[in-house]
Amino acid sequence: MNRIRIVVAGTVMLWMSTTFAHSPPDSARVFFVNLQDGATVTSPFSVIFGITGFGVTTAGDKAKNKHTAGHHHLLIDLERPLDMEQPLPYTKDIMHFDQGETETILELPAGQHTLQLLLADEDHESYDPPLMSKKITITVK
Ligand SMILES: [Cu+2]
Repeated sequence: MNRIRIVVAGTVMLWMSTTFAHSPPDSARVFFVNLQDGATVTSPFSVIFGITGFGVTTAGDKAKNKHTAGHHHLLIDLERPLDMEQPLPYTKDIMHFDQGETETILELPAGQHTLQLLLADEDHESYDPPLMSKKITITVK
């Protein structure tokens, strides 16, 4: 009987660790606070990152809040699919906000651009499922 209890407890713990360890709650959202889809802006312009239901911390934070907080990434005109199994690379179209920043000033050439927010963990790995905003299209005058 005790053996069955241990097996059941172990199975539940394994399930919990794989299900919840790196998964923000379903209710968590990231979004642009000050930009709507279709907005027209003048460069340089500010972008404010919103989040509810999950926290923001610095990259590399291995403390106890690593499963309750991540850091923002801003995807700029990113068309290629991301490999969500790998840490997000540092490229000009994937900006990491390693200090836990929740806003930035962007300078982009005139024309249409897409922006999307993606939260990732202390190792720059996306959550499963990814915690990302809607991709918005803006026009820079
Ligand atoms: Cu990162």
